[in-house]
Amino acid sequence: MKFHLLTIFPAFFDGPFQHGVVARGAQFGSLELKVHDLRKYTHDLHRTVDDRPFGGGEGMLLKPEPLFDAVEDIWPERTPQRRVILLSASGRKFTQQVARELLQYEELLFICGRYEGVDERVAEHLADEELSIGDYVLSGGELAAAVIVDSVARLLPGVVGNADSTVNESFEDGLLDCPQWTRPAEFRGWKVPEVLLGGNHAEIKKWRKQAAREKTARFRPDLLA
Ligand code: 9D3
Repeated sequence: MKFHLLTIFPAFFDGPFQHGVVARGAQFGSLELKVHDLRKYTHDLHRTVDDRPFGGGEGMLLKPEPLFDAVEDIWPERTPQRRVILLSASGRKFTQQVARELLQYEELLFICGRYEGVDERVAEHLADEELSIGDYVLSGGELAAAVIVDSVARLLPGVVGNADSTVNESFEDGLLDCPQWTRPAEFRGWKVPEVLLGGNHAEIKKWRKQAAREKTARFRPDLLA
């Protein structure tokens, strides 16, 4: 899968994509990453990407022309295998289910907003959809894009070491992960549950399911409802 990121801060992605599953996926050819500098698609001396909102109001908006020019240069043809996603605080909420949905595309292009927003014509006529990563205010779309790339990348075949390690994850069976422990069996007086130290795998399986239910009821009752 190929991921394009369109941003006014291309260096932002140096960190997140040089580590972990995304870096490994790129190294082994399961995914490709291309970061595009929006300012490259400006035509004025000051490389202007933003302007004031019509009707007044706080702050600045990303102008439509550089965004349309960039997307049309990156993809001269739009096909059903290509999806343009505008990261926006008012988009549809990104979830694990949406991550799975995005796997169907060959290429994704993320438009990272900055300032107070983006000219609405970008949402209406350039992007295929708007996604938000949650109900909190970020200062731009870059972090959100990195979150989405990470979660989609680790679902690609060959990216996470074990081919089966993503089939039964938290959220997908509607429960949080069960609590887990490693050695030592007693640390500062806190003991690991006895059942996990024995080898009764049927008992362990039952115990884990119950522990996952209790943890979900306590921290995420919305997942059970
Ligand atoms: C809520 C107040 N507004 C700002 C005065 C709207 C607003 C504009 C731009 C709020 C956030 C942003 C920048 N955020 C994003 O571009 C963004 C985002 C987010 O803030 N939260 C969750 N997901 C995302 S995806 C992109």
